[in-house]
Amino acid sequence: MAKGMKPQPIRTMIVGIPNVGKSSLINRLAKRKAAGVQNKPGYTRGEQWIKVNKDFLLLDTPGILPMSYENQKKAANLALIGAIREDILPNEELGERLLEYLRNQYPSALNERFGILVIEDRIKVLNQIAEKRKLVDSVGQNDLIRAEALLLKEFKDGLLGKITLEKYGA
Ligand SMILES: Nc1nc2c(ncn2[C@@H]2O[C@H](COP(=O)(O)OP(=O)(O)OP(=O)(O)O)[C@@H](O)[C@H]2O)c(=O)[nH]1
Ligand SMILES: [Mg+2]
Repeated sequence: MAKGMKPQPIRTMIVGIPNVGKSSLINRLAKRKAAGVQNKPGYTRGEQWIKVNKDFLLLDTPGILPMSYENQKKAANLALIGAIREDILPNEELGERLLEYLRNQYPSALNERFGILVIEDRIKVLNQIAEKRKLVDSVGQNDLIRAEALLLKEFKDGLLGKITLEKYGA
């Protein structure tokens, strides 16, 4: 190094889609709660340099997404994992897609939590979930709307197990 030049710390930017754990990773590396963390896409609103030590700084950044989606399926997958707000698509459609995928790729995914051995059509599955969790609406019927919201939430929270939406060849 040239004489008289002050060594500069390494500066590294952390980039990724929303809600994947960028801020959490930075906190872990910095060994303190320097960046805000929430299970909510778009929680980090602005850029922030965080000092890990005197030689190393990390830049926390807001999550980024492609300008547009190649197709509806990619957008739905991002909504299902919580990377984009799930209200971009109606729950009915997200539920239908999730169940179709589980039926083909993870047929026993609903067994442990809901006792569902065979994933049949969406309405049947929602009825089974409503019964299992005792979700009843104001007129005493199975509350399928809440059953669907619960299914989506438990999937997103990882409670149905380790499931990937991008299986090779699927
Ligand atoms: N299971 C699990 N959850 C994690 C992990 N890392 C982060 N999380 C959780 O994921 C959620 C999002 O974490 P953040 O660190 O806020 O994610 P982010 O990428 O900074 O999100 P944005 O700022 O919205 O782009 C939080 O509920 C974290 O607790 C991990 O390694 N495993
Ligand atoms: Mg963040």
